[in-house]
Amino acid sequence: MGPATIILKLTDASGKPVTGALIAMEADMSHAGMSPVFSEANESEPGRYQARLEFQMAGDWVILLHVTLPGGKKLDRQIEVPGVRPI
Ligand SMILES: [Cu+2]
Repeated sequence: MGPATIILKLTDASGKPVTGALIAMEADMSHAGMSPVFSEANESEPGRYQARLEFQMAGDWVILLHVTLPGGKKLDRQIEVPGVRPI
């Protein structure tokens, strides 16, 4: 529980870093009555994106990534973060 730093590496099919993408994040829990947590990632070095986000409750989280590539193509990915522990 608490603040976390999420680091993402974005590469193309050949393993080359993808620079200049926009990555928006939405973190959710699966139960009702919980507001999503939003964040945006900044590119800290080519193809490496970093975001701060706060897990406000212990339990199972899912992070949705909304990625906009430099050419405008969009893709979504999902990262499971199970078992966030209480402080
Ligand atoms: Cu919750």
